Amino acid sequence: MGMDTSEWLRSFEATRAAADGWNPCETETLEALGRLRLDFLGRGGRLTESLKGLKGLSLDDRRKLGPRAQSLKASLAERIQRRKSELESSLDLSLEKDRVDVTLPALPPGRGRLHPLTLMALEMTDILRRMGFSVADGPLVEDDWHNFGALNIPEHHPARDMQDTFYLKDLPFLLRTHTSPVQIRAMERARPPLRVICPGGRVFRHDQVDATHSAVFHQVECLAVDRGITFADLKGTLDVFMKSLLGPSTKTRFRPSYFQFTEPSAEVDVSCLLCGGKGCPVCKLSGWLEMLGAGVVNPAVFKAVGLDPEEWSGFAFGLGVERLAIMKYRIPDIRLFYENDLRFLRQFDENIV
Ligand code: 2NL
Repeated sequence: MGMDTSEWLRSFEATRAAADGWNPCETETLEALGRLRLDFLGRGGRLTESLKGLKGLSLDDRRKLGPRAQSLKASLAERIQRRKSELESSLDLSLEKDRVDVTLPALPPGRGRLHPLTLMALEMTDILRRMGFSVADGPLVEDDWHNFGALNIPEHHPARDMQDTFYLKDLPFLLRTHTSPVQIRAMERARPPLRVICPGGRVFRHDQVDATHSAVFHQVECLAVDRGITFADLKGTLDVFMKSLLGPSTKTRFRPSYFQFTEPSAEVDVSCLLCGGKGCPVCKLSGWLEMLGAGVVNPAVFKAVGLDPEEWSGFAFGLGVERLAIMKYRIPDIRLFYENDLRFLRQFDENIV
């Protein structure tokens, strides 16, 4: 072993400087600490090699320098061990902090519920089904004939205006402005007698959106065609319908009105849901709320679908689902229906808590 004392001392002092220069706080993982331990104390490590090198020195030098090397080894080993305990205990702490109690009962899954407009439409559909109407559906994209022409709405009627109706670009189609084309298609499909309801389909109007108007809303529409149907059948049907929907004390009132597709036509009011007819701010002291439009099917509509108006007669009515829900639940702004704010939606479906 040909190392002389001064050479050994130079290498040992460098190792000691490195060991003393180690700041345990800067070693932040157990893996880094393990590497550091190997670097000094492992096989071939710097301090291990110094201790081995002692063997080549004189007995005097060994007696003098051996204890210095041993004490550096002992103090370094101790510092490494202390840091190791520290790192292990902080690991314990973080394991403790992040502990998951797998025996806790699970949170109940959030349950969906029906939208107030869906509830309203289902309620109306249910009543009319029990009165003998069957459900019909049709396309949202319609042609001019089914949305306007067959309903006796003339070519230059303002309802057909670009201001009021969404037309498809470069195509002879539009977004239906009411659910009446569903009833037209039902008459084209099946021979009378006929009782159909279009249960709350979407309709589209080129309207400015505000608290009471939306460009997309929902309509329920009803049509009965048979021999000998009169205005009295319409009155009786609507009276029963409204009493079932709004309560047995509900009264109905028919005011003369005008639609192209019915003659005679009426607007139907119901006694105020809030005050029952005495007069209050909701009904603006009149005791009545305007609820729907109705009438006896215009003979021109029967002709348009190839039915003989001498043989067949019928009644129809239509109402906005939003309008009914707004009045029933006293909702201040139609836009609440479309924003899907859970604080709003959670208030309706009573079957789900
Ligand atoms: C309203 C008015 C109404 C109709 C819809 C109808 C359908 C056919 C023939 C005749 Cl196929 N009429 N539907 C009749 C009167 C009124 O709706 O204000 N709805 C919101």
